[in-house]
Amino acid sequence: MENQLPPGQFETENWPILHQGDVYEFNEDTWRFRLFGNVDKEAVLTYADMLNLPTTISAIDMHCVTTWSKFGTVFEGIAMRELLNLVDIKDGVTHIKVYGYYNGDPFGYSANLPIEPLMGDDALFIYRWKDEKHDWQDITPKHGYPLRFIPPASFYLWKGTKWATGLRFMKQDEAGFWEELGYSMTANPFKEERYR
Ligand SMILES: Nc1nc2c(c(=O)[nH]1)N[C@H]1C(S)=C(S)[C@@H](COP(=O)(O)O)O[C@H]1N2
Ligand SMILES: [Mo]
Repeated sequence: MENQLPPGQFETENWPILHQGDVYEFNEDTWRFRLFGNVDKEAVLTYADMLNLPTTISAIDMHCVTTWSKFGTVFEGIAMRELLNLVDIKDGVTHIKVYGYYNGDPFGYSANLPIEPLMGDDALFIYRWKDEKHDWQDITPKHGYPLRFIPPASFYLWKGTKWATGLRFMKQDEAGFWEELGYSMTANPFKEERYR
């Protein structure tokens, strides 16, 4: 799937910035990540807990619904599957919502996704990336520092919640921030699923 340009997209070398609302300012004392919903017992992680999890480095293509695509950016972060290991997920869970900050509300932004395609190295909660000069950099606050989800290339990038704060496990699909406003639930760029 890597280095394929979906229909209606163009390739860009730089990494544009797009979001709604204020940029979250990281405060490690108050920052928490919550795993909740259909689980036997909720889990709450501090940033130190998060950084103690096994890390993954991988190159991921990003496809934004505003038509830019950026190929093969190398990221470092925590794979979705590592977080799923921390809770006992109830039978019948099919979807998750990835929550993040919106104007100071830690659960104000969200994006819904099916769980099944998120088990690989291309579904990452990132904090670092390799820039154009191949130097490792922390991601900037505008790209979602201290923790930002990057979805597999088979989903448009709005599914990539910045300033991520939690994961909710769901027994049915449920629209998130952009999906409520008319964007696609499934959001596959290769099928040009932009709106619903
Ligand atoms: N918390 C939060 N995450 C968000 C958004 C947002 O408004 N709030 N916008 C999404 C959209 S629409 C896009 S296209 C990508 C853009 O990511 P980038 O600015 O790092 O390229 O972030 C996504 N993640
Ligand atoms: Mo977007």
